Amino acid sequence: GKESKEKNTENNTSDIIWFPMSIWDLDKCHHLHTSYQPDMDSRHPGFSDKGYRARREHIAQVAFSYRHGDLIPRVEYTTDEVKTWTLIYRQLKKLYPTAACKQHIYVIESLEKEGGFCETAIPQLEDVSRFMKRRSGFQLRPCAGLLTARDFLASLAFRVFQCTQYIRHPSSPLHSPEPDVVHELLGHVPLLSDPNFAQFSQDIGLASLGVSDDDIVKLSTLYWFTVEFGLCRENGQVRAYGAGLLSSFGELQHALSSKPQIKPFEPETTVIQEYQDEDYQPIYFLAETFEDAKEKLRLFAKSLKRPYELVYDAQTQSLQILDNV
Ligand code: NLE
Ligand code: FE2
Repeated sequence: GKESKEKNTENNTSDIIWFPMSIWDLDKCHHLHTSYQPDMDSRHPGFSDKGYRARREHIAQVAFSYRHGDLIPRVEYTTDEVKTWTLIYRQLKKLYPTAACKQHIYVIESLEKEGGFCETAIPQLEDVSRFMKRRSGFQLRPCAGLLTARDFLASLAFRVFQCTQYIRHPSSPLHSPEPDVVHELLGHVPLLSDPNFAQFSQDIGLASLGVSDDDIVKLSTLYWFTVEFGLCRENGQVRAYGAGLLSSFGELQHALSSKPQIKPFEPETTVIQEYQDEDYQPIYFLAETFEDAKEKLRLFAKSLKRPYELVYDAQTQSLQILDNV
């Protein structure tokens, strides 16, 4: 971050915005959001459950002591945790054939063949991460909960997905307000294993590095309505590609019913749409194709102000700064 520091000062920005220059710097990008922590937020379904909170603490430690390059430690899930997984897996699998986009369906099949996915065990992040590396070059690193948007988006720039390892509270299996291992594995992993979608995700990450707080809000809104809750058209039908939909039996049905409002995906209007993260969304955005969404995003990212250009070098998994001035 040294070079970027100097450049930011020259450019008169009052605050110097640090960002990771290499995949190894992601060890510094683990700042947690306070909302939906089971011990801090009374809206959390596990708030008054001591056992659940202790379990979360325990699994959070894995994430806190993780360093880039380590193998992701395996978690031994309890019988009750596996029960929750099985219940959700079964239900969702019934919906996917008519609700999920074709890329998702295709990758879930491979994950069942060669990635250890099945209804009777919660897959281990290390195994899943290996699968993804082969497919799209994305990899997982464990995180302890909902991260700040800046840290979370920055990791995508290096094709790293920060991934929770705990499972949701058993009292609300069909919808969780925060990410959990079900959301990550059934929602995000399949699409991040698709090369086209992986590029789309990395582009959002690259666009976020070093930009203002206002632009971070815009990009996380964009992320929200695409990667998390996006719908796309497929042979004249509407299908889900957003991870928040593909991991929630309740919301997936809601999104494809006639209840919500559906708007066309256009970055300029999507980024200023307000949203909440407690309950089902009242509005979704429909993309024509990933290709189309990717192009639109690329143009939008160009419009965000930065006094330099960043180039990602896949060989070293690091960035180069080009002067633009
Ligand atoms: N609502 C999603 C689910 O139940 O899996 C999680 C959303 C995380 C942003
Ligand atoms: Fe997510």
